[in-house]
Amino acid sequence: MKRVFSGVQPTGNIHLGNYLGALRQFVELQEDHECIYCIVDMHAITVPQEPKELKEHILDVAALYLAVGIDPKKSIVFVQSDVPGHAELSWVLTCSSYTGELSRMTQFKDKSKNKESAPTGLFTYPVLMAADILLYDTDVVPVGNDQKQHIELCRDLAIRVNGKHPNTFVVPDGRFLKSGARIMALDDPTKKMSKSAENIHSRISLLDEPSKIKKSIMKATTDSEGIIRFDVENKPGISNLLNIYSVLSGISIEDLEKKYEGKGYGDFKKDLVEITVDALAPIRARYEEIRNSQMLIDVLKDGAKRADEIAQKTMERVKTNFGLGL
Ligand code: AQP
Repeated sequence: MKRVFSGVQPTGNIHLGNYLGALRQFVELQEDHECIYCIVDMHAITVPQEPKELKEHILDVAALYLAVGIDPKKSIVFVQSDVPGHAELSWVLTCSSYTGELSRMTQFKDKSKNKESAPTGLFTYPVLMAADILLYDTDVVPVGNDQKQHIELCRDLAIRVNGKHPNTFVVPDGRFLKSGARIMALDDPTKKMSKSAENIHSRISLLDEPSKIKKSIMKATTDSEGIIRFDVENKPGISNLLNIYSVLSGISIEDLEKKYEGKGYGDFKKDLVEITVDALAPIRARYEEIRNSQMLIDVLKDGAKRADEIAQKTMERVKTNFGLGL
């Protein structure tokens, strides 16, 4: 069985972009892969976090993992900082990476824009992400399109290290979906939907109340043409909404264009509200059952133990190949 690894940052509640781009794949893959899903809290502290809030968000994301359908009997679910191998391997990989390649990462450029100086962790974030993946001899990494560049860097690092120290790492492949792989912000469809964006109406979180979902969708930026047509370049707003509608309903974009021929954005948005509310209601209900349960803590503790066993084996191999330790 091929091994799958992926993670989500506990930087806020999971939104539709995270769900449609990444988590949907997590659930699907666990049927015929050995899956390891992590809550990457060490990535979250690359920007300032309130400790109490971070703790809560870790449990929120863990509960949402289970609520969307990740089954702890099939998949390992754990918190990144509970397995020391992530930090250890990250340092080893930092020593094999170059400042030039890290400066080209668009996420770093975006997050450090207009700042005279940025946290070093933000700069080395992709190296930690490579460590997360390589620590588990991962074959497949299901992620959204925004992570393509980081996956490429991870592959480059694995190939580079293997060139010098043969058979150290498995070289992983990214897995990107055709539709839903990049959900854009509702208030600015040229930017990706993001947990940490200031405007709460830029995103739909999986735990949003129906009234909030309605408000965010009805306010979503479109254009003045008033025709429901998929054209990302000239009509990014309505194209993004069509994409969300299509993925949630299973109706193709062409069929949606036909269905809404002659109708206005208002009608289209009203239907999208209904579809989104219906899709998220069962997830919210399951989340409420799980969030404060002892079962959730037990799953994370057991997951960390199982993940650590795999991680320790990889670290032994890495240390031997690099000549580290006694
Ligand atoms: N807008 C998106 N469309 C499709 N997929 C997305 N992902 C994120 N945004 C979109 C995918 O979700 C997974 C988890 O992302 P993450 O939490 O690790 O980090 P991120 O990509 O930085 O997500 P956010 O929501 O934008 O968080 P903040 O605001 O904290 O930086 C990844 O697989 C990602 O591709």
